[in-house]
Amino acid sequence: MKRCTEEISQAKKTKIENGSSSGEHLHENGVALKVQVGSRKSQLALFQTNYVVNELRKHSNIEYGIVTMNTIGDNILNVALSKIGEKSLFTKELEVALEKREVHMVVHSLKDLPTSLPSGMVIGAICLRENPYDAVVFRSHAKYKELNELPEGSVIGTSSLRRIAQLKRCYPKLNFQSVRGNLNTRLRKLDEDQTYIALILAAAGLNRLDLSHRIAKILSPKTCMYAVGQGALAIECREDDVATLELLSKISDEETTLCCVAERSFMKVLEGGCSVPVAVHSYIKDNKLTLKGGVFSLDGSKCLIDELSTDLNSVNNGVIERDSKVHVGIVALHMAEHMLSASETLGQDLALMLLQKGASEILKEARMENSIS
Ligand code: DPM
Repeated sequence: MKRCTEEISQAKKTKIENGSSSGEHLHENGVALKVQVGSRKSQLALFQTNYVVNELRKHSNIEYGIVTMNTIGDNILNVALSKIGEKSLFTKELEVALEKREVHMVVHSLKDLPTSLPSGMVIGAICLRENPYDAVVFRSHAKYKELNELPEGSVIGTSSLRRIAQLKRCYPKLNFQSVRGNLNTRLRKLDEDQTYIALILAAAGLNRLDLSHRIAKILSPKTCMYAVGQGALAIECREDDVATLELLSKISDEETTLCCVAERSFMKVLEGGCSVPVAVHSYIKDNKLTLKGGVFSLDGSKCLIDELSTDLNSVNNGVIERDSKVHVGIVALHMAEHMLSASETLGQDLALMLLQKGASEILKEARMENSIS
């Protein structure tokens, strides 16, 4: 791992690596130690990490340092993500640094975090969700404003099986081709390569990098439901690091957390990942959490979509409170356990409903086709 920011002083480094008691970063002999935050090196990842650090600064006077590193996902650029077959593509190296106590926390896009985290790791906070939907971005100077204006055979760039499966249903005459690289690389390929007429990208990433002007259209969930956790930032830390968990609890967003617990629990039961087309849409209204979820065949010809709701107010809504305070990898120290349990149960129930209707056949077929195509 290569450090790109200021070196931690030797004394502090030893302290961190020795794994002295949790809470060590808050004060030592009256001197605040630095909290080290791990991040990928891409512009988007660094923006996200700086955002989280700024949010944390509003609640504490602790000093922060950012430690950047490359991940497998950053290094392998010529293969579609769904083909690489490694679950924690964008997270592994960062998690190793967490485990070695080189960093206290790591900032991720929640949708890049698998539903099962390495043992001893948890998500200590999920921040307020950005726009969770997908967006259409056309090649610069293209005359189009919507996908339905495109001529037959037009090429759309995306490596997401979820996006392709859903869009093929609505736009059977469009072609889809993989595009990789970080956001700016993709936009450059779009504008310069003459391969793609448009890309499908998460609105959240574009908004964060001040590229909202490139968004021609936001796709409604009727056309394209989003990926589990899309638009939300998650901060991972060690499960036994109570001081960091306390610190992180200050920047967690309750509604986003409940929605994402439900989405991730849905995904976990379906054993989804980026190698299968699974999509969701969730929202809270009048204390009722609704989760809509779908599974699709790769070509979109088969799909199962359903939705369920749960009353978050009711302590006694049939949901058994669990012993574990970890909900699909998420710890929310100051949130009501009955709400987190209700959200987790909602995701499981919706997944079981779809499995009863034949979701496993669709997913099995999609996994097989994806591995051989
Ligand atoms: C995952 C997917 C993609 C990313 C698959 C999916 C998109 C891959 C592609 C799991 N991670 O969405 O169905 O389009 O080729 C990723 C992006 C963000 C986080 C970029 C994007 C930014 C938005 C966010 C890549 N991970 O989706 O356009 O923080 O949610």
